[in-house]
Amino acid sequence: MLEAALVSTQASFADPILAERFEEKGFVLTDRQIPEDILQAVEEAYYRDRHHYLRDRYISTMELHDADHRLRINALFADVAGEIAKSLFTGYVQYYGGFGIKHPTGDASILSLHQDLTMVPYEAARTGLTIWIPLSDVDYRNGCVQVVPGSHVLNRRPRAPGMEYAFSDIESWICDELLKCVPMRRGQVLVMDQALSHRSGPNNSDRERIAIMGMFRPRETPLVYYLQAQDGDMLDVFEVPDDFYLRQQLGAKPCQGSYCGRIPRVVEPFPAAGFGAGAEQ
Ligand SMILES: O=C(O)CCC(=O)C(=O)O
Repeated sequence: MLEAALVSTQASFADPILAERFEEKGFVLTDRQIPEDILQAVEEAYYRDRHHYLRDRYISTMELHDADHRLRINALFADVAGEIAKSLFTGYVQYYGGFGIKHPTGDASILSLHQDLTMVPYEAARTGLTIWIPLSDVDYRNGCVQVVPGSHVLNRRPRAPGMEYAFSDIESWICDELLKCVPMRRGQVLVMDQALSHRSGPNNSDRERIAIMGMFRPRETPLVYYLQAQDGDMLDVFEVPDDFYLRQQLGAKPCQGSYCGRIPRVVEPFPAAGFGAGAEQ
């Protein structure tokens, strides 16, 4: 049960065209649109609690200590995007909702290339999903998401807080050769496989770039939390409840959950050849 190496990128999209695109690329930019009155309510919620987000040039709700705020923004995301998520893919449960704030600080605001932490284990039959919704039109000038199409099939191995990006030795090559910007309209809905290599670019505009995002697990698969063990290249594995990522400080001992055992920390190398050909959006 603890061995993870399978590549299962299924996500049960209702629309077969979205399903096919998602399977191939590891992300899909949908035509779903959050209505303007709801976007305004989300902005108001952000500005009411903006003081939480002034610490770093890029900061997300998951990094904050205020549990009430985290729970509130999770509920807000469910109100904003729950119905759209249900209409896009079936049998998924939201376990996190939060803001991603990028202050107008140029290159200092870049969120560097990464795969999301592993919260849905890879031995599951269906993959973990992230939905990302910007509150302004976004492109290369103000911090849009940038993806490596097709990279969701690479390194589907457990990632714990503090582990460096699997392909950091060739990160600048990946950025030069494979990274694609995903320009989006305010309120448009992007869905990503949590194993997809992605980052978000610099915000060179004169205002903060606000996004709201949510994370989903297949309903049949409980969440996990991996923690780097102190003695060597091992990870401790915990099964955790659905509100875990609304309360936990990443990298700390788990505040809830049950211990499942210890596994070796494994990172698969970038393929020597054949990746990237035809990786156009
Ligand atoms: O909000 C952003 O700029 C990107 C968010 C992201 O990539 C993440 O949370 O993994």
